[in-house]
Amino acid sequence: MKTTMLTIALATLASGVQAQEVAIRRNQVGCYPEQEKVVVVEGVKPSAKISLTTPKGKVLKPKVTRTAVSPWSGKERQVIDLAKLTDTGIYKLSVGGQQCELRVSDRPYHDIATASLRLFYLIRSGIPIEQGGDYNRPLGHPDTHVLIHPSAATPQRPAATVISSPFGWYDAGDYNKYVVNSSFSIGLMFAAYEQLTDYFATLNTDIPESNNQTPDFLDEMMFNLKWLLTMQDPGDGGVYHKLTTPNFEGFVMPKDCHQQRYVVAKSVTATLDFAAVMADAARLFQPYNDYARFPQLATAAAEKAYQWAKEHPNAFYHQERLTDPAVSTGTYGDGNAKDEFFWAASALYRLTHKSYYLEEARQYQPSRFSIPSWGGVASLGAFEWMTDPQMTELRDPMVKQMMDYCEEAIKGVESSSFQSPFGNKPDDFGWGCLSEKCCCQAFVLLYADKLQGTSKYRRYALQNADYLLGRNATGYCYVTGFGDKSPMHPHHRISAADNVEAPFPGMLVGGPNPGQQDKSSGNLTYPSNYPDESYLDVEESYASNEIAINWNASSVAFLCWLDALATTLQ
Ligand code: 9MR
Ligand code: 9MR
Repeated sequence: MKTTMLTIALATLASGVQAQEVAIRRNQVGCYPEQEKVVVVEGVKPSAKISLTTPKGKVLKPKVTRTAVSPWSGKERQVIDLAKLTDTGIYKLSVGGQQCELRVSDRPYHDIATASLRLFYLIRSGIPIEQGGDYNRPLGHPDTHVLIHPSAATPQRPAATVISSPFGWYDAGDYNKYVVNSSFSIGLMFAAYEQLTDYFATLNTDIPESNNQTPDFLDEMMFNLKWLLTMQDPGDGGVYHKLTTPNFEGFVMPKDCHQQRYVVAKSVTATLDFAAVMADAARLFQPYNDYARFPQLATAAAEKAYQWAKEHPNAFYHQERLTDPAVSTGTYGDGNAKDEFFWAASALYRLTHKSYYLEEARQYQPSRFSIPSWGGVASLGAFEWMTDPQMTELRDPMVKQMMDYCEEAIKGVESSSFQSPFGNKPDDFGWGCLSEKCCCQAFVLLYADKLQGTSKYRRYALQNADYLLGRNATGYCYVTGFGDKSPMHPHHRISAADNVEAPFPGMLVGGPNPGQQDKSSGNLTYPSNYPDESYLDVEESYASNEIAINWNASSVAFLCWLDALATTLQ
């Protein structure tokens, strides 16, 4: 046996192909019949024999289409385009002695899309989780006794004043609640909601509010909006940057967390993100009697927040200045608030039609499109102009900028390692890249198609889904609970402490990150330094294997959109 293996290895080396194990990389979740079907195989020659058995038992002999060379590792991989496989069911693929299944169905993304949204229910704070099945848990973090930190003190609310700030989602693997990231997450999902309103109207995520008259999607957003409202100082309208313990808690369940929680310094970025998302919410909740008082409250809160931001344009968050106690948790620091001003002014103009906000939006408009991220929200402002027929003043430049971005994004796919727009540039990889670079990019491509009435970019968006769900350098399907090989040890405190073996389903992990910022504190050994292989499925790896609401917001925006395509593709 050993000799045979050695002989094969030597023969492979002599042929110039690197000695790689044979591995088939493919979308492990499933594809639409109409979707392009590409698999990428490592460790075989271009002449490899390939056989594909269809659900009806027919045997096909596809061929290698091209050889792709990784820009980082130099690894050669064979790209096989299986062309359109229009029968639904399970196909069996065999290459180089390896077999795998390919699933083709009319609704391939329904379960993963639903799980991505339902994840927000599972990470609600301040209530017991009673509809979570195996993941039920008692109440933790009631947040009814939160202290004003000295950095947030005013004469009306001096340091150590007790306030109540319950509910909202936990941010990520940690238990704190951050206004910047919370507002961004809802804003991104709202942008998807506005394009897919009919789809979300009937999507059931089995939550306590499922029986009311409001779509579950909006009920879930409201759970976090209720908390956000408590983060505004009623005195001056400024918004606290975050609600946090001084230091990160251990890997224990919420009910076992006992550190005092504080609201800390108000910041201009948190205040503007809050203003923007409240303005959007005021509009979107208008039709629903379940929350009849909310639109008026949210409108007033948004306008007051915007004024505070105008009066404090340099109030950036400086964690290093915090004392009594010092604070070491996540920062969401950002020293440029132009994009936040743009999003907030655009959202407020759309809500109120006041010319003041139009002038503000003009002043802060971006000069190029950038995909949405927690620290770069100009695109959320741009979407306000693109979506509403009444919003004409800045629409043309915003559309043009986005279309330029899309044309740039799809360049190079035909020679890429995994036949996808994501994953070809070094800066495609980093902390949270699967969200910020992969899902968000695909979301923008789908958005552009919808806006233009085309289907040009859909193919490329679906390629990013293939990448995310397994056609990539590590072979992971990066959403927990889906695919044959998915993360089992995310950096997520509840999943680590709940005594259930499987992590919560539907969580998108941050993904490959050559920065490896957790290497020394976690005492970690990464399997590789190549950007696309720098990933570790271990609990300590917060730089590559954490989960977060903004990341799941992007998988909701993207995967729900893919699921919604089911009705248009038939
Ligand atoms: O658990 C924390 C995670 O949520 C953060 O993203 C990360 C970076 O701020 O920090 C994690 O906490 C670690 C800390 O930074 C260093 N010591 C180990 C902590 C837990 O793994
Ligand atoms: O998503 C954030 C990423 O862009 C930053 O590079 C990183 C380090 O500052 O922090 C990430 O956000 C973390 C936050 O600070 C605390 N909760 C966990 C978040 C995800 O790791």
